[in-house]
Amino acid sequence: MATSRLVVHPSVQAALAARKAVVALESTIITHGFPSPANLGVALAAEKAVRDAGAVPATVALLDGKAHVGLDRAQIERLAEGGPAKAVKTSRRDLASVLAKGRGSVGATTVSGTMILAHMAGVDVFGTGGIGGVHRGGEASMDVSADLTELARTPVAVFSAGAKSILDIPRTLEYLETQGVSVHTFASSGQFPAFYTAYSGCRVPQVDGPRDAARLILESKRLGLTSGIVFGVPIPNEYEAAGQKIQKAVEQAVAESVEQGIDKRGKEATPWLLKRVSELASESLTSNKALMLNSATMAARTAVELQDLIK
Ligand code: PSU
Ligand code: MN
Repeated sequence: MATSRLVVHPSVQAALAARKAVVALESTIITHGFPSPANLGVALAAEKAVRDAGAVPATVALLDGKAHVGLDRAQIERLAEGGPAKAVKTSRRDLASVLAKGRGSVGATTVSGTMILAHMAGVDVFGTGGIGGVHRGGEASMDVSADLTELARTPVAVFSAGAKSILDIPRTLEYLETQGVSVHTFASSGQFPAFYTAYSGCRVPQVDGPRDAARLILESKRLGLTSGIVFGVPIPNEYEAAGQKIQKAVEQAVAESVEQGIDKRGKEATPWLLKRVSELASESLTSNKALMLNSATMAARTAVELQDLIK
């Protein structure tokens, strides 16, 4: 598989060969997470944030029957323009079926799909906006994101602004603990961030900065642990006021999803909730972009420190 279906972009290959820092970026955030045309700007800005911090970006997606780690601009534009109509939201279970469709097919990888392909290519660090989790009511619906089981089995460090409060954050952290996933936060409050706000009320161990995070990744590698690591990177403080308002929109969106039975529609649930929140609170787009770039930057800074430690 790794040779015939995996296409590692020349810029990523060169960086890996030279032991330079590489950061994976997902593509579901482009097709399903942000509306067009804002999504193209976010995707390009995330790559730039990674470059500005001294690392090489590798956006991951499935195109025409190949799994790409690292895309060029035209490929990112294709994802952004096609949006959810053209792209299949691709977690672990969907990888083979999307590849089997061959020419013309587009798969936008979630956190789980991105982790798998990043790891195959030899990329250890991944930055994104938010990870999936245990949905509210998940104890009955069993809607638990495949991101969480992937974190248990694939050794990639995932940087995000936490889990969105459309999810059940305490149960998400419990599940990660059961699965043996190490979870840390960059927040000085010691709380795991809750996406639009830095405060979830849930405490996890803290890291003091990218060097500290890199040491932790290295120890996990040295032990040969096959599980991933989660790093919460809180949204910058200037977005906290907007976060409080968006929180109200989140509550309303969750209530509507239950009324309309969206919560029982599997993989549609997360994109529906994200879209509804952005309709109810237009600020959410600006916050979402800011937290995404912030996580990508911290991932890149940590990837640079990690290469420095390995040298
Ligand atoms: N959270 C966001 N934006 C997103 C996602 C999560 O704020 O776009 C996407 C990510 O790709 C994540 C996926 O991996 O949703 C989780 O979906 P599900 O809950 O269906 O597992
Ligand atoms: Mn789900």
